Amino acid sequence: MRRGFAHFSSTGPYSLKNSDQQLAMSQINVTASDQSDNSALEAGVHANRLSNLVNSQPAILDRETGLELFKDMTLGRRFEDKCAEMYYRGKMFGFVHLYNGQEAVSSGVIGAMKKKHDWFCSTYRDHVHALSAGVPAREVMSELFGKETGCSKGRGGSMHLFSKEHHLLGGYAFIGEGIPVALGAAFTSRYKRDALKEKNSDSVTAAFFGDGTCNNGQFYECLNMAQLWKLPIIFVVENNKWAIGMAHDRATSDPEIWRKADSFGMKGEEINGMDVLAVRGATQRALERARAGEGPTLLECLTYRFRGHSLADPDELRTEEEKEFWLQKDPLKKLEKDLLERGMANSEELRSIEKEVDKEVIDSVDFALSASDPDSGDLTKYIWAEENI
Ligand SMILES: Cc1ncc(C[n+]2csc(CCOP(=O)(O)OP(=O)(O)O)c2C)c(N)n1
Ligand SMILES: [Mg+2]
Repeated sequence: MRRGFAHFSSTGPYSLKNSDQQLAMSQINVTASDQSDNSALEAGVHANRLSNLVNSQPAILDRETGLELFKDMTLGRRFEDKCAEMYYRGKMFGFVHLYNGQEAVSSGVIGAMKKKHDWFCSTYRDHVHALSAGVPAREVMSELFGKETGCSKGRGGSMHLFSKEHHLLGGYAFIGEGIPVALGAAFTSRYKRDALKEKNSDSVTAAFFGDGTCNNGQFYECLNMAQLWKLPIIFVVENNKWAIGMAHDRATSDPEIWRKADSFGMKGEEINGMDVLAVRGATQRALERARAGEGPTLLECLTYRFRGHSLADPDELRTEEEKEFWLQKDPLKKLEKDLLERGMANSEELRSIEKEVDKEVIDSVDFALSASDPDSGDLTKYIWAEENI
């Protein structure tokens, strides 16, 4: 899968050098062909993994799918930009974690799945997953404003988006919380098919989570159980290198998360998470295996968040070289280039999609601003199951 230099994984707690420094020292072993991307060397370990990655079988692109993906990713990007604006204007409260830069993962995975049939579990970085799953922008924005029209009736806010209709089983503030929930959804699907003999029960669940979360126990427990029972689940790691201010390679024994699948006898893939077609291709393969009863897949998507951890993060830890490297890999620009080069769309069409998306985003804000707050008399509503919800 990879070419290049020695892989460093051991940065003990007493090491004076971090892995990026070790990487720079290791360049003495780099062959001429590895030096093609100097910006990756300067940008560190994570960037190097991406530039050394040989993509395996991206999805086949047709015009309709290409335009759908472009629209979904544009919606994700512009919706989040608007969130930042609204947050700084004091319209949203609490922590808000944006997804800019990671759009190819949401659109690539969810776009390959069957809407309202397959299931999803997200994290606190959940707005774009909800949009890709089809939750209307109005409902997502309303939730962020704490309004009754929000997808969680204004009770959840940014980190707790939920939609039964769109099979979104929640955003979760605690890291790793969504993984066992996703496992349960996958188990339900298998149980219905095998025990209850519902032949059409072939839904697959995608669990999204970050690199930092892979150091938590739920990750290992759920991988074990999923493989043991051959559950139809896709573990989607969005490896953006950082867990708040902790660099991934300093926090884990082997930064190559996809390899951890191997210890469970599970299929694992390392993917360019800045390329929606690469993500889509890998998801299609994982879906095929899951629906055929062959069990789970671990997808490690190498990606990057363009903003700080949350909108309250001054983002002072990451180097300019690193940020610049990843900005150059902007997944929206990559897809646009692919569409134009293959003659599947022209620039005017793409600009008109952007305008359409902008209208949708502005409409979502207007809608959310004019919506009602939850009634204080209803504070305990939706805590217990009620009829006709
Ligand atoms: C169980 C638990 N422990 C600690 C935290 C504090 N915390 C919030 S975000 C975060 C980092 C998670 O990083 P990662 O999984 O890489 O996700 P990313 O923010 O990069 O999307 C941590 C440790 C938490 N939310 N939940
Ligand atoms: Mg992370």
